[in-house]
Amino acid sequence: MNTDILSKAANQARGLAMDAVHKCNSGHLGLPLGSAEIGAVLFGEVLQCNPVAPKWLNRDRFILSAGHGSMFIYSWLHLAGYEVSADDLAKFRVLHSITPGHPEFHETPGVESTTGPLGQGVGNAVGYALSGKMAAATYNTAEHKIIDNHVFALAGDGCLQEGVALESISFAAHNQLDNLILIYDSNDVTLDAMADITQSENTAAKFKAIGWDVVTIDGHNLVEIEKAIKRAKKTDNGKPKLIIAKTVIAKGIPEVAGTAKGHGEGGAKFIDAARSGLGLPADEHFFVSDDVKAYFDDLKAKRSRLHKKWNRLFAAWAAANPEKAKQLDHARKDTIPADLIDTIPAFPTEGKSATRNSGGDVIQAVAAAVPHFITGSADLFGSTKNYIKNGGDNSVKNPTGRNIWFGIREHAMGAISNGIAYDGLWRISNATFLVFADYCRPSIRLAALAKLPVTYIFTHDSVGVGEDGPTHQPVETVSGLRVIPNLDVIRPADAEESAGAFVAALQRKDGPTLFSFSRQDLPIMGFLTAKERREGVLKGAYVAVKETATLDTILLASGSEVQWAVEAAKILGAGTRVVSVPCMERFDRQTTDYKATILPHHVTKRIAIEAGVTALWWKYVGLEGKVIGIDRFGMSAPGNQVFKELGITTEAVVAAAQA
Ligand SMILES: Cc1ncc(C[n+]2csc(CCOP(=O)(O)OP(=O)(O)O)c2C)c(N)n1
Repeated sequence: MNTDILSKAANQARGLAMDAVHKCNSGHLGLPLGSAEIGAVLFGEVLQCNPVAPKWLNRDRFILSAGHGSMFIYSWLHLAGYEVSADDLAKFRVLHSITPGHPEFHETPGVESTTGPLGQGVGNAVGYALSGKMAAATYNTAEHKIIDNHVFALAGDGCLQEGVALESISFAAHNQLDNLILIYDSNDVTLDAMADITQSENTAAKFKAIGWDVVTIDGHNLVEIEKAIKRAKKTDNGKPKLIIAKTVIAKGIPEVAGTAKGHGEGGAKFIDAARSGLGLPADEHFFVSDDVKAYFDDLKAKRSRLHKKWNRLFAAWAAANPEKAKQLDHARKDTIPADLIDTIPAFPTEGKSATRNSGGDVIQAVAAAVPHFITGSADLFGSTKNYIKNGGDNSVKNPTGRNIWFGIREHAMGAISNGIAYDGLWRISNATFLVFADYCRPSIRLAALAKLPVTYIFTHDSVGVGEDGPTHQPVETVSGLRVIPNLDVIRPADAEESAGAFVAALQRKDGPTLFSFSRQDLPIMGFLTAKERREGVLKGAYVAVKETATLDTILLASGSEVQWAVEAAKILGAGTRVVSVPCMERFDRQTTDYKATILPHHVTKRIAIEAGVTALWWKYVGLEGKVIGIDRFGMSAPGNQVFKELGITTEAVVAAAQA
């Protein structure tokens, strides 16, 4: 390792961060300055990557979990030769730049995940590591090992204080993800204060007890950093690796270094002196010296050669294993059969079925049709019914298992699923009770923001849960999720709508889809064809019962309440239409014409019913309409009694229409 040039590069990376933060008058200097030597060893020596092919299958993944230190990754991507120019750095935090305030997936080549909400990146890294283990077990052969990369994450005190990180590190140890290397930027500072005001645990002992390998090093010593990383890379002992790097926050700006003032942009006012202290020219900003440039140019060429060598290995593997090669190609392209909607077997045309049970049938057909589709549950497979029957349990002994046991770690389940989705080799779904969606909500929000096609199979979706009572009865949850931009929430009314829900989710490539499945039985709507109901879901809303006289009343409902609207229509007479609304977001994306055919403007007598808060339904019923819902918490009693007690009934719909 060329320590002379790398320590020079570290100081120039410091300069890049200072210049960018100073120019836009905001951002964080603490981490980019404090972790500069870590960046130098990663991007200047040990990372297996190719800046001109940032999606190379066998690259090491690097996730900046401490996303506030975004200038760290932008500087190092720039220095390493990714498509992040000095001009891009100068546009840090500027509208439409590729260097947003916190790293965003899709925005910047080399950024592997959207981070900023602390702790999420640790979960994402665990997801990447699990995805890598599964991929290695699925695709490597004794002769050709095409996947042997590592996953790195850089996290600070803040990330490691968050519960999602703790859940994730337990999962990582239990699943023996020894391809994961977490570097802890341990600088004893958080935002408000020195870290000892809020933490006093022995992190090394904690991680060791959980099952990690731990080493503590001087985070400014290039040789120590390199040694720790190289050892971590070659130790395949079933343990994820924690490197505790003791660093000085904002190193390079003496006025604030080592203090909470160094965390943000506080040091920016001292940068002229700081830059000169680091040997950077006063008159040239975003400066990179010729020798540092030459070093990274050489390294880039070397990395390209390594990638080319791997390409030959990959070609030999593909020639020897055409079936595996085809599967990998489909997985990477996320190929979903165009006829998926027809390959899901039709359900009986009468009887009853809880949509969680129907979902449990549909998932078998989906898993058969889409080999890279996988699922998982937070210790609730028995209730959420999403177990892939011939998929096997994912475990250390069976890393190709398609059913992941997340444990009672909903938040980590969300963040790990995002990591798997970022990696793009598996189509991930996961499951818990709908009411616990709040435990995963920060990760769901990030999946939506990062356009990840994660599928959430959430069940027990209303007061219909019954005896477990208000703690387990979602009332605000469905609508609370509907307000997350780019998340599709589907609440099917019967078995065929559940089939449509899976098709909708699988077809979607640019965002997550969440199912709200019932615990209780719902009548099969055999008066409609399977095709009508499945395609109705894809449209978001459709006419379930068509009026037989002049239309005067529209009843809208979702999920378990569609049955009450259907019953009410029979009583209200020939001018009544029932619209099933399994997915508001899909419906809202339809053409104005389609929407007008479902909800003709001139019909203002509209009543919506849903066993949840009324808020969002007003947009469909208008101010002259009525919404029958539950704007309070539920109660512990058998589900049908709770529905009656809270007025979610056919009679309530009829009364509202006749009032
Ligand atoms: C979930 C979450 N809570 C709060 C914040 C606001 N925040 C950003 S950085 C930070 C302090 C983090 O401390 P540390 O990880 O030690 O970072 P360092 O001070 O070393 O840069 C806080 C509270 C956030 N980004 N995410």
